Amino acid sequence: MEFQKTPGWLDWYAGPSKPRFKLPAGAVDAHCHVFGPGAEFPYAAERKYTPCDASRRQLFALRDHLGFARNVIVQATCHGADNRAMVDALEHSDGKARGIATVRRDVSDAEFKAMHEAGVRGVRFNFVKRLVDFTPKNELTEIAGRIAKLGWHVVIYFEQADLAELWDFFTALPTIIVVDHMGRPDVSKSVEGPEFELFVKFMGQHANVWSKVSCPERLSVSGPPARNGEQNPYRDVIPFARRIVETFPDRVLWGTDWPHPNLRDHMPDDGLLVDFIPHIAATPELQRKLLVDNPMRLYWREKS
Ligand code: 0GY
Repeated sequence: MEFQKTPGWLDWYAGPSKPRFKLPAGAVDAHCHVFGPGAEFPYAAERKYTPCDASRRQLFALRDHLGFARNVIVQATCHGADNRAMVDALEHSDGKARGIATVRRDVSDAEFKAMHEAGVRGVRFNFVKRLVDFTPKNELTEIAGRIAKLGWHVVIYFEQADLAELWDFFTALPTIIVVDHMGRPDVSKSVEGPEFELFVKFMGQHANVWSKVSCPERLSVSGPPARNGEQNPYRDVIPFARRIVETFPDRVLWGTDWPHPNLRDHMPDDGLLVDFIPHIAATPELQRKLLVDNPMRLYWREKS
């Protein structure tokens, strides 16, 4: 099947630099996606965008180029609840990838079992309205109850403005909860302002809540430096991510977000994204927790 990319879609950057920051041994890229290829794994009818293809082979080549040991592949909304591309990537990863699926309430126990065997360890509940249609909360609660028995967790993606309204639903979930991209803070506001304080309180009051301190390229208003620039990349995101890393060092994860869906202004150099890490996790100990210990505990429990 032939797919036309959404107009204005930016392809992922094919010539990433070698990071200057040397990742610790065993580092995990804990948020990335595969797209298709559409000819093999067609995009879902209900998708809100049509991406360029981004295959497992290309993802694994990036992993090796940047110096990561493992990936956590998150089901992207362009594939709806058809997890075949993600599961295929897990099955060809030589045990070096885990997955987060999207499921509907009619998913069978046998499907859960097969996904678990392939390496899936969680489901994603997405509340970003430009990406997905609304799913009733009672359906999500039902799914959460079922995956809790598998020892899986829930990944949640929402806009900062919606946290207050979703708070009670989130805090009633019976599993570990991993928040994508720090709940998408508005980094033009103060890191100590009421909006981000609410997110810090959310993590502070609930020991089962983790956060990905990912996506500076998505959150930044100041943007990246010139490709060879010395200035800190995405400097306006640093205080936000750093606060979360330093306050909750045992509940943070980091990921590239390759192939970077829905970016309109610029496509990041993934090498520069890796160079962002020491700005938000300043010591070797914080870096090891963020990149190795925490993701291994959550996704490769048997090895940690
Ligand atoms: C991200 C962010 C986005 C998209 C998706 O599954 C997706 O389509 O996650 C976004 O557009 O903000 O985490 O990759």
